[in-house]
Amino acid sequence: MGVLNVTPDSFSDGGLYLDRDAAIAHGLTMAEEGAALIDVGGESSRPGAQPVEEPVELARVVPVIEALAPRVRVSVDTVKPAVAEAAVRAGATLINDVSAGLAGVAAALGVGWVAMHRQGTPQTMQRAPAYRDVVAEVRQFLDDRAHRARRLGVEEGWIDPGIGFGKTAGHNLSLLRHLGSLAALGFPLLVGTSRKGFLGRLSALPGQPPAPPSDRLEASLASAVWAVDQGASMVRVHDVAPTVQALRVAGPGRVRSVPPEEGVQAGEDR
Ligand code: PMM
Repeated sequence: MGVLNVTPDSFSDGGLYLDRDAAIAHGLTMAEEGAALIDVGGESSRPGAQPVEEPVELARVVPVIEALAPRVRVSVDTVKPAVAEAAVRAGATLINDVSAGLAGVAAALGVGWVAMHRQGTPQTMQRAPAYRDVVAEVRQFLDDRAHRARRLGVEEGWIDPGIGFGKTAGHNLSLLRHLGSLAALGFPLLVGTSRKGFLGRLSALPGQPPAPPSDRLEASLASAVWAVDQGASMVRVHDVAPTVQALRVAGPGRVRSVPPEEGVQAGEDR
């Protein structure tokens, strides 16, 4: 899943794709690079982000979805029912719902739905995230939401632990260590770690400041490979081409034996 934020204020690509043509071009590039799905969002969910008025969000996402949907599968990253509806009319077939509250909307529209876990809202979520047992609580929440969605008639229901949404670095790592227990719930698992802050802190050498979002590619790749190895069916990423390469080498079942006719010839790279 390639990230396409049509926003001025997203944490790593804010402002880059607010222009409609730039957004469409970037979506098509990610599709060519191997993204199966382009996730179009018009409201940032970064910690402290301010909510966006519905007409503004609609004006950002609908034209971009209309342009991309004939060429590549599109999801809409929104928590607003009216935006989800307009996006589906424009061609989106998956609602990426960080509030996990739109199952009824997805069922009524006959499209897929992602239930993401979060604690609090973007305005409050990083103030003091606290859990008794983060893995058990997130697991229970996702299990409940996904089963409820199935009862409502959602045929394609995804679950996502919501890395960085009301979670400390320790919470994020606990969830990543236990992705297998989320995958075991029996719903396809989506994981989004790309360029997130805990990777900047984890990958910094002792005494060094955390890496900024633009320097988190290698850490993002390591976490994407890990997530897929532990059972994720999809990863939500900004850097599609490098992620596709990494997963072609290291994804489960994807380490290929080189066909004989492509074997290493004398003088070639090993
Ligand atoms: N992360 C962001 C936004 N939307 N949706 C899902 N399902 N999972 C995520 O982890 C997730 C998300 C973070 O913001 P970004 O668009 O700036 O990466």
